[in-house]
Amino acid sequence: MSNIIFATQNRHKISEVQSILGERHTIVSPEQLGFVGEIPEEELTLEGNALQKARFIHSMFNLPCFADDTGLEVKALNGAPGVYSARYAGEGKNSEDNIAKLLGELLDKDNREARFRCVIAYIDGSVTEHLFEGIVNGKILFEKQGDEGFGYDSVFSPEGFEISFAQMSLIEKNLISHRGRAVSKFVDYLMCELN
Ligand code: ITT
Repeated sequence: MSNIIFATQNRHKISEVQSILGERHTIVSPEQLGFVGEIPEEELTLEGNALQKARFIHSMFNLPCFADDTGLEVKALNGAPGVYSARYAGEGKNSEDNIAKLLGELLDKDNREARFRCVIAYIDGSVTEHLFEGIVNGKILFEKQGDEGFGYDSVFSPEGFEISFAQMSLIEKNLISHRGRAVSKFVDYLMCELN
């Protein structure tokens, strides 16, 4: 069993990823290491932001570290909110406000197709950088459904399902989600790295 730093300030992401990593790797958050403040994410792409978050925390603690940057890409909005998903309705990063803005923007649109894209950046013990991507296609619902999950989960229904991510358990979401897919590629890499 080994410890690995997850450069995030989102406790929901930590729960989801720890559930996939199981007992093999224990996630340590920057907060648990005494970090206070905000992890910067100022780049224009998910890849750039994931790398920026991982590099920032790695440079502070000098230990293997990964970060996740995720965007909701809506077809009728030309890929928005994308890399700006967290601050879609303003700097408050408020999910209720973000959802209200999204549903408002889609009021006059017929096409509700969307996808979540997650990029994980990992900096290993020899300071080499690795990227892993996971995507799930789906659609934006007309109103919120369910209380599980976080962020945009209550208005996103993955392809092949009539329910939202917020109506699934963490394990069900992980099996098909953007993050679940990116983490499973990351886990495959870690297994090869350790063998
Ligand atoms: P960290 O940067 O600290 O990891 P964050 O919440 O700011 O946490 P992101 O920038 O990656 O993370 O997230 C962008 C936005 O997308 C943010 O509003 C999240 O709530 C939302 N989001 C991310 N993953 C999601 C998921 O699996 N389901 C629903 N919404 C998600």
